[in-house]
Amino acid sequence: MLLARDVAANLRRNNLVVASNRLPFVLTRLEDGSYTSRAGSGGLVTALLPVLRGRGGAWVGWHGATEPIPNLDAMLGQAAADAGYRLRPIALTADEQKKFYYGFANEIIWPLFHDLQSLCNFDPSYWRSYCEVNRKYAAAIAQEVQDGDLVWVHDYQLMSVGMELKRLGLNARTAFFLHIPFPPLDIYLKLPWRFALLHALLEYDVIGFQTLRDRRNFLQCVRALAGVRSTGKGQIVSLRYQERDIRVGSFPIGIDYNDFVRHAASAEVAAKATQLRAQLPNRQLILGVDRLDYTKGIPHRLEAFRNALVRYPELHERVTLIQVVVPSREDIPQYFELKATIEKLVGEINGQFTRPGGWVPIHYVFRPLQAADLLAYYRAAEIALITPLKDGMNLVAKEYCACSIEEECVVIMSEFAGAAAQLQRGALLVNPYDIEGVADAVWQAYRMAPRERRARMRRLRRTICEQDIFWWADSFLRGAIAKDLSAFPLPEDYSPQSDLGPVSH
Ligand code: ADQ
Repeated sequence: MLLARDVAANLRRNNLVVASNRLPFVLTRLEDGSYTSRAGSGGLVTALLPVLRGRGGAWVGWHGATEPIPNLDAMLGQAAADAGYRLRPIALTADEQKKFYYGFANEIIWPLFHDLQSLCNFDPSYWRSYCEVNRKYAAAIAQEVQDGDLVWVHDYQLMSVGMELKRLGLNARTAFFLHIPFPPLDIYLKLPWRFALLHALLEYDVIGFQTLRDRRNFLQCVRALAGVRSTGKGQIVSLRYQERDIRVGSFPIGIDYNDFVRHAASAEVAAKATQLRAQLPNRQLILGVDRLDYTKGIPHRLEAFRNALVRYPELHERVTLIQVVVPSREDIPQYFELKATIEKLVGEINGQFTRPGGWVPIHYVFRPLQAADLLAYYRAAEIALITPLKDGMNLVAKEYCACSIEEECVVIMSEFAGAAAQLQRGALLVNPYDIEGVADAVWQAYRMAPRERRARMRRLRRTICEQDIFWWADSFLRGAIAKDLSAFPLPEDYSPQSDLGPVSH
């Protein structure tokens, strides 16, 4: 297997230029009006660092502010020198942020691609702004690219960038990876700009999805709207479109497994986990960790937990649900309403079951956490309850398994998360809409014998370790540049059923 540095060597003569909505830097405004920057964390940055570092690569993205930043050039110059690759910031106006980012990306594509079309706000001004801002990104990328380079664009905010690069006459190979799901044909068809967006996507040379399910949905849309069928049978198939060959593949994203294991085993995290256990003794801890988002299925999960407490009274005082919610997109009304719904439900359920002076069934945390605190929750909890209504992948599930060093833990996992395809042989799969089914899974997890827990968790951890974030970046980049696609067979356990995702009974 090639490692990121080997792929870097393969690409040696050609640059890699990465584009994502945000630069991998977080800018913070100080009291005197100036800004400081620090490197962003997260899987994408970690995975691409070895490929970009020291070989003249570049990253293009929004710097995160809507007002002019006085010391931007100096700050990014220093940050780029430290990082080992160039940084090209994009400036967005407040209007662009409203219409492109909150509007088209997060009020149209985000709900639609998660099968929640009734939550979409199809405002035509959002589409115009999306096209303009994608053009802006393309112009900035063009400044960084030379003939023969590879441009790797990330996620649903930048789906038209490939087309804009072609319009600029750029002679570079362009690749795109979608981090969120791609919806089935009948849902995609609701998009008023369905032809324009699909044709824009087809201007990329390589298009990557998280799962076979997403790839299948995309290929069905291409067949219905562009009349093109794919050829090939492996992990990467081909489309012949307007006299060009386009590669379409599935590449499930992973985490930096070894880094999570190391950090979870540190004295700091171990001490915090022990303290947490001491504060909540003689019970199993059930953990939910999500960004505040209606796709994560938090109200359904709380109802399922309530149902479990009603139908399985033995769970009283024997379990505590810790639900961590990270604030996100609160400027969008639906997110604000979701927060109120969650808090009402937590209040109701605690009101229904709390034993005065004793057991409180749900501990609710609404704030971002320091890494050590998040990992302490992962390490301390016996059961992870991860039930998104739909999710591109879901990295929380993988992070939880990596941090479950003792391995006596259980993952309850929505079959509609991309991660279910890889984790189905170790996790308890559930339909998140099936309140009683999820409640039964909680009961099953609670009673699962240590031996079975260990066997399942070992299987999960092996998969997550083997298919980590470096494996993901390597397989995508190799797939983008390889001459021979037969080197990319489908996974060994593939069956046509896998295209649809695993289904629980
Ligand atoms: P997200 O929707 O953000 O990502 P997810 O994959 O679960 O969802 O990642 C969430 C990240 O936030 C995790 O890395 C987690 O560690 C972090 N996090 C969670 N709680 C936190 C807290 N309290 N404080 C700080 N950090 C916290 C999108 C898609 C997913 C896809 C990813 C990657 O929606 O489906 O898995 O991109 O491709």
